[in-house]
Amino acid sequence: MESWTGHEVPRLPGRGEPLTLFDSARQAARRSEPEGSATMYVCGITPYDATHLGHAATMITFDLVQRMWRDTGRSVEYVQNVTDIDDPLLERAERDGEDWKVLAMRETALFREDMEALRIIPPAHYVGAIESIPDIAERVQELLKDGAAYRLDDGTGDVYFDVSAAPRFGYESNLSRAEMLEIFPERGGDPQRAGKRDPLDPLLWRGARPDEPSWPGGDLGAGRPGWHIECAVIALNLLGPRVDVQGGGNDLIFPHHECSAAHAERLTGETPFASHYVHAGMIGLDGEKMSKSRGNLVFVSRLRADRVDSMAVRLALLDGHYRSDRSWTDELLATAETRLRRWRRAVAAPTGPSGQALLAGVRRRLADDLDSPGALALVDGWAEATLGGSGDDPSAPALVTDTVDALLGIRL
Ligand code: 5CA
Ligand code: ZN
Repeated sequence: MESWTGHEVPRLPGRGEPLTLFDSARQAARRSEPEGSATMYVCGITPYDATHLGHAATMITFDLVQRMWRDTGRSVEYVQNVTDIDDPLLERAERDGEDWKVLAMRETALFREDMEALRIIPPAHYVGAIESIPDIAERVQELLKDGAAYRLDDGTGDVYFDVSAAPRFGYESNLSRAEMLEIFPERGGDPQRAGKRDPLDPLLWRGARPDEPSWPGGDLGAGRPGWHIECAVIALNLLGPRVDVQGGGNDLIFPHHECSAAHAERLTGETPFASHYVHAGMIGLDGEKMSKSRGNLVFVSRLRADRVDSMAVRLALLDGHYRSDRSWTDELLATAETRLRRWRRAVAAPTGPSGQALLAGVRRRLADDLDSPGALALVDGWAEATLGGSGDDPSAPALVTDTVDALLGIRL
C-alpha cells in the first residue's frame, strides 16, 4: 500500500542522546539502544472513520521516537499497518449503506493527508491487512501444524489460537486472568464463543460467511484474518523476529499486543517479540473519552478545513506527556496557536541566547521518555529571552528553527 510523502528533516550538529522509553511489559523506563538500525512496528488505523486527534497523538508519539533514533545517527525501519478488513469496517459500511472498500480507501487517503499535514515521517512500509492475507494464511497453517491453533468443529472454518501454547501469556499487559476476561469482550474478543478451549483464545482465521468478503486461504479454506495475527505477521515478515518498539495507543495493551506477541513468539521461538512495548495515552474531549460510539470526535481534517494551522495541532498534542490520558480542549489549541506565533516571532530575531544550549536541553528532555512538555518549556524560555532582547548568538535563530523542526516535527 502506498505510504505518504515525507518532508526533509534537518540534520543537527553533534549527536543525540540515547532514548529512554517506558516499557509496558516491564512497567519501567529503560534505554532503547538498538544495534545498527532500529525497528518499529506501530498499529495503524482501521479506516472506517476519519483521523481524530487521538490517532494523531499516537502517530506523533512514535514520530518522536523515530526522530530521536535518527538524531543518534541510526537508520530506522518503520512499519505501520492499515486494518483494511475487520468487523468495525463492515459494520460501519453496512450502517451507512456504503461499499466497505470505498469507505476504507477514502478514509485511508484522508489519513495520509492528515499525516503529511502533521509532518509525520512516513513508514518505510505501509501495509494493508488484505494485501497480507496470503502471508497470514500461511502462518496460521504453521500454528495449526504446530498444535498452537485449532479449528472449531462447528463447520464455520474458524481457527483459534490456543493461549496455553503461550506460556508467558500475560507478561506484556501484566493483567490478572480476571482482568483479562473483563477487558477481552470490550476489545473485539469473544469469550462466550462455544467450542473454544479457553475463553481467552483469540481468533486467527474467520471462515467465509455468505454475506461477508472472504479470500482464499489454501488449506485453511476461504475466510479472512483475525486482528492480532495480522499485526504479528506483518511485523515478522518485514522486520524479523524481534522489533525494538511495538507501538500503539494504550487501548491496545490487551488483548491486541498481548496476543500479537504470543503469536509471533510461538512462530519464531524468540521472546520477547518487542524490546519495548510503548503505549500512548488516550485523548478525550473535554474530559470524556473520544470515541466513535460517543460521537465526540475531533477530526484532524475538520481542523484543517477550518484553516487551523496543523503545526498548532501538533504543538497542542505535544503539550501533554504522551503516556497520560488527556483531553483536547479549545484552550489547548488556543495556547498552542499563541505559542507557535511567539516561537515564529522569536526565530525571526537576528540573535538570541545560545542555540547549542537549547539543542542540548531539548535532546535531554526528549531522551527522558519523550518529555515533550519539558522540551516545549525550554523553547518557551528561549523565545521569551529572545523576544526580551537577550542573547547575542547570531546562529541561534536558525539552529532553534532546525531543532524544533528535526526533533519536535514543528516547522516554524
Ligand atoms: N487498526 C487497529 C490497530 S492494528 C486500531 O486500533 N485502529 S484504530 O483506528 O482504532 O486506532 C489507530 C491507532 O490510534 C491505534 O494505535 C490506537 O491505539 C490509537 N488510538 C485510537 N483511539 C485513540 C485515542 N482516543 N487516543 C489516542 N490514541 C488512540
Ligand atoms: Zn495492530
